[in-house]
Amino acid sequence: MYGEAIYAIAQVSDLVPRGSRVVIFREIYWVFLVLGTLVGVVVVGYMLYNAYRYREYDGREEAADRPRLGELPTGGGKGRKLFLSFAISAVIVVSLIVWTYGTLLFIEQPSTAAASEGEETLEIQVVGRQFIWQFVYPNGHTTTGELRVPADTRVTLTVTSDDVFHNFGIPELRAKADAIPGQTTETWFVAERPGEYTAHCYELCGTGHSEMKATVIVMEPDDYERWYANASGNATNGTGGGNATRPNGSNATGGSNA
Ligand SMILES: [Cu+2]
Repeated sequence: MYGEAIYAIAQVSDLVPRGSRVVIFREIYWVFLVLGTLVGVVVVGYMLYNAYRYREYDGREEAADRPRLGELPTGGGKGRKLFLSFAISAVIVVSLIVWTYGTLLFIEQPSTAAASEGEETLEIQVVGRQFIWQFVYPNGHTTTGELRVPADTRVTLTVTSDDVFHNFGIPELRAKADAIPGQTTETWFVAERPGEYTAHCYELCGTGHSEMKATVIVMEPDDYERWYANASGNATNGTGGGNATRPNGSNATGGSNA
């Protein structure tokens, strides 16, 4: 498809930034900031230069090439300057669109991106429910209000909801996904180093919305492996589906956080 073609070109050309979402979004931010500033400086600078050059002062002689109101500027002859500025703007805008699109496709296609990097991913299901977040690990282990992940590993989240619309987001890791009943939304992130973050709900979902948080604990991979190996204890009531009404005990993890 059209999008895939751009994605393929962007990949081959090696222009699309790789890495965690933090790295990618930072790169987009800087490219736009630097280019925007550059264009702004050129445009405003040229405007000020002309304002000064054609300023009103005593004893000024009328310059022959002074632009007049309602007249197309012809500096450089036959509107060449005008065409040049159109061409440069078009090249900048089209390049930005293609580059950003290629970059965002990498962000939006977690599985493609992972496969292209030949990476292993950790898949975790996230279930939103008024007003808690529940996490289901591949071995069925379930936690509430606490997500543990290894550092420097691609984590794929499959997000859904048991009741109303929610939205799961971890701002520091630039990950965010809708949690919609009956649907799943995929997102991914890579936490570069161990630390603690807070996940919030980003869709007004009721009176407890503002308190609908979860702690994201990024662990050293070895520590995580150890924790995970001991964490199959409460692989109780099935994986995911069907446990709609029962909030599953507020934190069934029961001190297994060695
Ligand atoms: Cu919510």
